[in-house]
Amino acid sequence: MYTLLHGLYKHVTQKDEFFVLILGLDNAGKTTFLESAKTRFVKNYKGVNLSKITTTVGLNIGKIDTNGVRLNFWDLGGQEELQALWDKYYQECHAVIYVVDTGDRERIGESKESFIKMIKNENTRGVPLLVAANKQDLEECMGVREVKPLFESNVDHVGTREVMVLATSGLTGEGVVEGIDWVAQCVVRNMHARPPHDKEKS
Ligand code: G3D
Repeated sequence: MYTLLHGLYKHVTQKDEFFVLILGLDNAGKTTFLESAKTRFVKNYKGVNLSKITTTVGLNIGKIDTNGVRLNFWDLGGQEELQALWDKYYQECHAVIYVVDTGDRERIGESKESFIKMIKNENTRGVPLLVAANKQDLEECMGVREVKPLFESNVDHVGTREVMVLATSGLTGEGVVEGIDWVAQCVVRNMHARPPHDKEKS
């Protein structure tokens, strides 16, 4: 009886596990975005000072429970030599958050190029995609209206996946909760194509 009840308890409390890649050029604000999300979703999380975060070299990870699922984040480094490693993670992931620095007009073309390369990759096909038009707190930033056409002009490769371009600021928290909740809902809707990994205890 104990085993049965224990099994039932585990089934109810365990969450489906999904993996979300956070991609974008170096300095786009990936780590800050993830840290900002963790401070908003993870109880008792003692966040770091967001304005003290420096660019990702290697991998930052995070875990967030929301909408009844567990999202595991991989924030990958965006430097050119590290971008070569992104595709090793494509097959395993359930969603991508692509972070764009809207304050950096000089690198917007470069960001678009690496975005196209990512969506063209066979292993990202059908994977829900959140484009975070980040650093919206900057006065001179490009707005969503300006960024959207740049990242939506490749409809052939975007295909039928769910895509949203969202105004965000990791620093102020704008769009962070909305973006994460949207991703959580998308991975559930896309579960038939990319089933969750084995459940782990919450
Ligand atoms: P990365 O992980 O994509 O490389 P980081 O980027 O999160 O390390 O951020 C790179 C720089 O951008 C950091 O500044 C960080 O404070 C800043 N940044 C990140 N998100 C935002 C944002 O939403 N608004 C503004 N204004 N700045 C942001 P430094 O000066 O430390 O390099």
